Amino acid sequence: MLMLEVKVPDMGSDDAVDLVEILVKAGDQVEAEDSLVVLESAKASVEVPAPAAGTIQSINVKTGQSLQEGDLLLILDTKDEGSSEQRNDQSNNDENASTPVVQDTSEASESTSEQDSNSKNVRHFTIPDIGGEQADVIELPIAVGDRVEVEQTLAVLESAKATVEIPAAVSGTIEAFLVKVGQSVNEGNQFVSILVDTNGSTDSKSSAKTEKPKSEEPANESTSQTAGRASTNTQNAQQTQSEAKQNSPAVPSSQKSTDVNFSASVHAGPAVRRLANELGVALDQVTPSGPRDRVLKDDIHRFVKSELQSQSKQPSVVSTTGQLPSVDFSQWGEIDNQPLSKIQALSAGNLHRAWVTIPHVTQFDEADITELEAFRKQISAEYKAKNIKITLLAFLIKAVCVALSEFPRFNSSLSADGKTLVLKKYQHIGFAADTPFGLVVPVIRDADQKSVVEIAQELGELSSKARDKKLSPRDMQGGCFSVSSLGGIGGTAFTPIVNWPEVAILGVSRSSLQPVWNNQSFEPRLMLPLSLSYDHRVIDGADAARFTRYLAILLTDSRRMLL
Ligand code: CAO
Repeated sequence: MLMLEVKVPDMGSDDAVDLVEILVKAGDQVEAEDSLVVLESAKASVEVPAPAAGTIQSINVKTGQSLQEGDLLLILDTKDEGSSEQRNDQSNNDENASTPVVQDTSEASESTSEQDSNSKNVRHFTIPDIGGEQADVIELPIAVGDRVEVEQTLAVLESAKATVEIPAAVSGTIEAFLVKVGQSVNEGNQFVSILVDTNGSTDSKSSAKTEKPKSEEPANESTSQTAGRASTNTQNAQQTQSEAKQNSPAVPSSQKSTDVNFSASVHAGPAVRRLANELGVALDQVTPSGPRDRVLKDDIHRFVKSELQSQSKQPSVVSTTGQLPSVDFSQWGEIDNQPLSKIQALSAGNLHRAWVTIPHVTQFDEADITELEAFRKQISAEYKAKNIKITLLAFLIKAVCVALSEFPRFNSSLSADGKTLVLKKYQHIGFAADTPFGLVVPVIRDADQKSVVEIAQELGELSSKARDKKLSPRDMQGGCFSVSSLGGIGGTAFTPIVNWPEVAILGVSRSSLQPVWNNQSFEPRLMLPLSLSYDHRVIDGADAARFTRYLAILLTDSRRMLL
């Protein structure tokens, strides 16, 4: 057993730092590198990680406390043998026992000397030491062309452990940003060019010196090294600079990342931002409770809880997830619980998804199939000998193919983002088949390339396979349009549900003899009810009416299918 003291690390300044959040409690098990507390100085927030795996023995500080480098934060009881290497490291470094990542809050280092600056006195600045880690640019709060004062934040960077604001070392006007929001940067990368004020501009370095006596030495060393490198490679530096200008257009501050938590106007540490991102919480919606209006993890949890509560208070008559309250029906009489078959359960999910996501409209029409039915009966007798049943459905599918060629939009799918229509050059037609195990939709591939007889034959084969539970997944995939026929059963009309990702489905009800006026007299005609449901995002009502009418005309005079 070895007790490790975890202390406040060097925060790059002699100034006191605030303990804004304690992420663990006594007795917690932690892994090496787990964040323990969040410290915040005027310019940086730092998560102090565990130097080794172990158990939190005691916490020696309180949230809100003001601390100095070396102050004891907590004691970690490390039992894990695997961490012995780290323990040795720690004991060799007793001054900074368990010293975590240190974030230097240096101002932007200047990468070119004054002599390199052009006549407009433009200076280029690089990313300062940010604890040797790569960081992401999460905010560029000033726009190109805007004035900037010394110490004003030029960029906000976020590494795995810290959020760091890079302040301006000079006052002037932003000439260009050489990085974009979201870009990863390292120490020494040029990131901004500033047109320095000629009259009465505050010199960055003197200002910085008075601000940060302790970190001045290393910061200046690093700056002068950077400047030295830049001046020996003046030409290269200038060339890189101009290339960078061309390749990396300046990013105005108004250009925000799509990440919900890139807002630097919100004060929050990396762990809090990570948590907010995981939960999809926009930080600027959260009421902060930490010092200096800092958002804490508890604030996020409170926000999520209150959002959930307010949602649950809203009427939930229709649940988009299909979750409705369970009801105990046995309280009113005897019941029998029958689990849904796999097919039924699968269909239920698919039908529900289509029902709630697709704006459905159903167009009704009637087709006069008097002649078609007479013809079908005539040839049915011929094909009966060949054991092929020429069904009305086969003619319907053939007619649908001809109509799809005339109205290609009905043979399409909407892309997931709803911005693109995928038009298909093939015609695979599905048909709803009622089986003892539930509804399935086998697909006749390239139905447009097949004759009515071939379609009829395939319909018979697929229907038998469906009833015998022998359909393969491929037999039911890739459909472009579906036909659901209830004609063999009865009914006058119904509203079928679009078989997503298709955009339309034809429902067919039972044909019946009806008196139809032929301008001179009523004539008995065999009328077939058609019900076309369609996705109104893709298909307009007028086109649906045209499609259905066209279909009816094809069925009334089937010779037209040959044209
Ligand atoms: N009008 C009048 N009679 C019809 C008809 C119609 N529209 N469609 C079929 N019939 C008659 C046929 O003439 C046949 O009669 P005979 O046996 O006297 O010849 C009888 O009904 C059975 O028809 P069929 O054998 O030709 O079968 P089908 O091609 O109509 O249907 C199939 C095959 C697989 C589609 C069907 O068995 C089925 O499962 N239908 C149900 C589909 C379903 O459940 N849809 C709802 C899904 S939810 O949208």
